[in-house]
Amino acid sequence: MPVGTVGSVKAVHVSELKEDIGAQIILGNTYHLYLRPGLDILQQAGGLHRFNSWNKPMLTDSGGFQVFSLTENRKLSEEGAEFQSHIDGSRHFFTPEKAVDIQRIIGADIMMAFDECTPGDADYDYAKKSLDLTERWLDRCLARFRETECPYGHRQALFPIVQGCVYPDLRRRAAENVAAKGADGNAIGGLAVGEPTEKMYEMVELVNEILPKDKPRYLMGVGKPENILEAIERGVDMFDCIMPTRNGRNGQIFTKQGVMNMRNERWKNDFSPIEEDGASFVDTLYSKAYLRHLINVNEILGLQIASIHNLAFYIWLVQEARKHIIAGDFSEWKPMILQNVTRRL
Ligand code: PRF
Repeated sequence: MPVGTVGSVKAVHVSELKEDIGAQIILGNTYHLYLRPGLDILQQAGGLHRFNSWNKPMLTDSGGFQVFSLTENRKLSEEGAEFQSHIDGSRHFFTPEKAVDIQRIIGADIMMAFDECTPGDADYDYAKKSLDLTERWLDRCLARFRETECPYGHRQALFPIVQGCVYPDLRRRAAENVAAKGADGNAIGGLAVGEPTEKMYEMVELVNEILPKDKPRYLMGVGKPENILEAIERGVDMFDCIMPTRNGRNGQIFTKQGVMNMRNERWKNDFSPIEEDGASFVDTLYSKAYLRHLINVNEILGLQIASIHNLAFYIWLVQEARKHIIAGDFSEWKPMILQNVTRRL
């Protein structure tokens, strides 16, 4: 899922997302959309789909993660999370019920449960208490979910989130609890938050042995191409990550041959296409030297090209993965493609 934090995938039109990139679903953030444009405007617009003209599936993250990672002044209690806006310092209070209410108003097709994303280096005691809280919050989210409906008349799903840090028994318990809810899909949170990468893979593998295989399994906020392929091999179906767009805006370009840093001198007079057999129209329309120049002088077009290119690459990568799963040769394909896409050019 391309990330569209405030209701737009930065620098990319919805027509490009759909037709050039082939995105099927995008992600928005409850925290950001609640602060700006605010619920009043979203309601008047008839929901985010009508506001931003994205007429395909949309998922919203619940706000918990952003509250914890973006705002300095935040206070956690049984009831919910109090925080100060990163924009004007105003005080707000999110509860599991409010997170559902807000996501109803945004109108996303998939809403996320309100959780505490346990830091990757939390000790066992903290991780356990944090998971206890996330589980109580999940039940409150589900209760609110059941007693409300989408104000715009379409169906909305609610995905629970497995936490439990890097502790196998906590992860197992969390996955069993989540699986028992029978939701339309399930997420794995609290990973890629500072724990060793091997631990992340271990936890994904363990959790996915428990989560139902016939429902989408979503690994939140991951990741690099190699992380995505390793997680797919362990059963993950959905991802979101800011890397293709944010890193792209900083000049990092992912290709089938490897990763390029466009700020590097090396591309200054390389007039070959961005990517000879790339996945989007920008790849052969523009040269490396031109993209380097645009990014160097901070031109808006540079951000657009980089974002379209990287998103198209990520979507291509997961489409290929799907093809090879269906063909039954994923495990032979993976090491080959990994060697290529992780190369530094
Ligand atoms: N919880 C929520 N959103 C998230 C995460 C989480 O744990 C992560 C962790 N990688 C990213 N986004 N609600």
